[in-house]
Amino acid sequence: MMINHACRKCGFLVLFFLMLLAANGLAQPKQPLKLWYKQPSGRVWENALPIGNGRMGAMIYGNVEKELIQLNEHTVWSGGPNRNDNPLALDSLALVRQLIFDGKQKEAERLANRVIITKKSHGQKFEPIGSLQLAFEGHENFSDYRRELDIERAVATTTYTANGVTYTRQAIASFPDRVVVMRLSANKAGSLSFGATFATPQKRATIATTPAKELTISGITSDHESVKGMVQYKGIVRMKLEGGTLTANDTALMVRGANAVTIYISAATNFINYSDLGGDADKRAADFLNKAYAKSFAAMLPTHVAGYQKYFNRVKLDLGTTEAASLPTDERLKGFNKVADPNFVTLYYQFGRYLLISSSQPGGQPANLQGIWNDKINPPWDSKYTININAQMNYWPAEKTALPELHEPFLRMTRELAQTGQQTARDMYGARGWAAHHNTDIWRATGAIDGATWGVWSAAGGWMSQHLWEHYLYSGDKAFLADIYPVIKGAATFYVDFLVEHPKHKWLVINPDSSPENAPAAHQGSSLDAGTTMTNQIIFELFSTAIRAAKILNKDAAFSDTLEQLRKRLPPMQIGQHGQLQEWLDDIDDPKDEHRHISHLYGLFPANQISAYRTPELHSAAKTTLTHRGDVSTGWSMGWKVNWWARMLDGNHAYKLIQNQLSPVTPGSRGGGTYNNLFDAHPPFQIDGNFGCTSGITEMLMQSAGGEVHLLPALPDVWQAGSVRGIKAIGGFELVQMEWKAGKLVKAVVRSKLGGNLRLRVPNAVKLVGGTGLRPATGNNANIYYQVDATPTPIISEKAKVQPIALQETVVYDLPTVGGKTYTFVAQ
Ligand code: FUC
Repeated sequence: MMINHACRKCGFLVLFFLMLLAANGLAQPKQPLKLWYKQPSGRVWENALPIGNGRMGAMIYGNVEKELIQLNEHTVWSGGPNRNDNPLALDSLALVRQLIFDGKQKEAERLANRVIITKKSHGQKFEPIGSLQLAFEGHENFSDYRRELDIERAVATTTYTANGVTYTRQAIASFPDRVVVMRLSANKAGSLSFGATFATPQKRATIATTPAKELTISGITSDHESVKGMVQYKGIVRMKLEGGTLTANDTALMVRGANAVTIYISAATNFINYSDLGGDADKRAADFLNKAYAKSFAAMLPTHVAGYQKYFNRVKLDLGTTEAASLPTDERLKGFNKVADPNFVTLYYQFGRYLLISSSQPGGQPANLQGIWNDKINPPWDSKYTININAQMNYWPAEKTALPELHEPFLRMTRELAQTGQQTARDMYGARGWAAHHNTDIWRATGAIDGATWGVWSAAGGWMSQHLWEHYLYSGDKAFLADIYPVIKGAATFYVDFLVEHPKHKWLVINPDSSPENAPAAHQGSSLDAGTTMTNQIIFELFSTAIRAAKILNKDAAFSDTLEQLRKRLPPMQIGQHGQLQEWLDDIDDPKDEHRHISHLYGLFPANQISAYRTPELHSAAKTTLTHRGDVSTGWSMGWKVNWWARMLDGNHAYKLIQNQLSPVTPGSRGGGTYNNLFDAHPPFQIDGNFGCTSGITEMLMQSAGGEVHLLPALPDVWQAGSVRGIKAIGGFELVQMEWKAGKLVKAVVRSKLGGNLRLRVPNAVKLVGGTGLRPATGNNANIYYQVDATPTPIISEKAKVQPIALQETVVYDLPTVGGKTYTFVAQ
């Protein structure tokens, strides 16, 4: 009796313990980070799985009978070197400005459409090369099908059984070898027979085979909007057979009876840089191919995986795992808003990092609106760079998720725009420095495009320059700062010349200006205005950055003084009648406006001018604005909102946005969300939302832009326990490890690369293991990377009711650190 009773009790205890573990998400075995499916992609591109090495991108459909490997190369763009400034702008500038100051925004818009918006190219297109098609006869009936993308190794695998034979296809876009390779094998000798050819939407492509039995595609990209296509591209496919025979006709290769086949695909163009097309596409493609072909797939695989994991393995995230994690990815996506699946957030988070590693590599082109994956000859928005939010968003995860090298293509594009944008500043606005409008492309065009609603916005230079500064803040690399300082200075110089005095307020404002893509009804539905909040924030931030950079480099004292004087005359932020942060100088925001752009919250994120601790009134106004705009929106808008709610220190609301973003959508349907392959849906596919959400999840776990390192600033109730390793804070701090339980910090290990004061804000009291020196924080943070300029006092409408937001208790410490040392904190 006694024994039975004891056993029952112990059974209950075990059950209780298991439930506890399950609640903490720790009961399930660790799930590999894989996207996987029980069915082929069919014809749906948004089902296919992306691989890439920053030079080549490929979408693997995993179709059994007709496999498709859709191919991109990062420099295959329509057109050639060109400019699109409108020289009429300068003569009409005074008139446009006068109309705006007179409140005749619509008239100004009509004029701007004639004199500011380009008469030339509205930007060129990122074009696909085409698809390699593999046709397998007799494979219409198959079983045991599975396709997957292993994002821990960057390998896409398809397996199935047909006619009693199990077939395996593995594909990689090799990082060191710069080629796409697929290895096909079967568990029975002599079973591989298929034909291979290219299909392409390119109009001037030649598909051919060579005497060496290679399949090639070559041509010249499209003419577009009066710009002649000048990019010559070449793609080469060469196969290595184990057994069997290879034959070729004019446009196809045929494999018969092979045991295994390795398909090597290389691609290259004549593109050297935005003004030089002097490369040799044929030679480059052949060189990459020949080097790779000398190696077996087995030899290439480990170096590929190592090249990938060098980046990927730097960050680990564990939010717990439940049973849902064992389902196929499309089923997990469907169920995400219904069942607890915290591991799905980890998968999506790491997929964002996977996509950045795969689409952005040093020396390559930056990730565009679709990263490096596009199958359309006329892609949405040309698959180019929208630089009033989207391209910047692509790079939000770069520094904080420990991928700083991958920021390089975007930083280089900024430097290049600082070259091409000088003529734009001079010819269009009579200003020094450099200017870029809301879009650019591989030719680094900086004119105003699309129409005044979108194109009349010249704050891209300021925003993009901040990325250069951010790279410095994270790395402390002073030589880099000295190198890029002229770019920051040039952007600031443009605004020095372009600011004008507002006749009523006497503030210095940009005119013409707009708050990206929004158009207030109170201004005749026109976007044009002077001194919009976002632009004021960007210039405030840029001037502050330029002043600080000049001081660090010990130069340009007079220029800094000018910037300081001008900065004082910028409009402060304003809290309007509804308690909202005003988007425009006039208090005209419509609380029912749900526009996807909430540009005036730039000051909250990515900038740090609005903060819970430093500017509580503005923080409250930002919340009102966020609430007015609502949650559900386009993909990237929801991605931005995750970051904003993290900065609101509201983890549950940030999580709600993750749920909104992880809503399943199918191609052609309306509403933002996520496709089966976890690509973000604007819709259509736009990669920014993937990157924005990855940044936002990091911001929920650690923030460092506000003058301190804040751990667990926005933890949602559903992530009560978890751990993260390897994310980065500015000033060279690495969060080597952090564990939390029941919403409280259990342990944090911080490595200091550069030394300096570590100001640490945590949700509960901690102690330093094996050391002294941890003290309650006092005064300003002395760390040079954590200096934050005071936000000018806002103007608050008499009608506004500004409710201070109740904040959770936190504890703030200072700890002097030494470069190279690691510090461990545990809960008290
Ligand atoms: C801007 C956004 C759109 C879209 C496009 C690429 O124009 O307003 O939503 O993201 O860029």
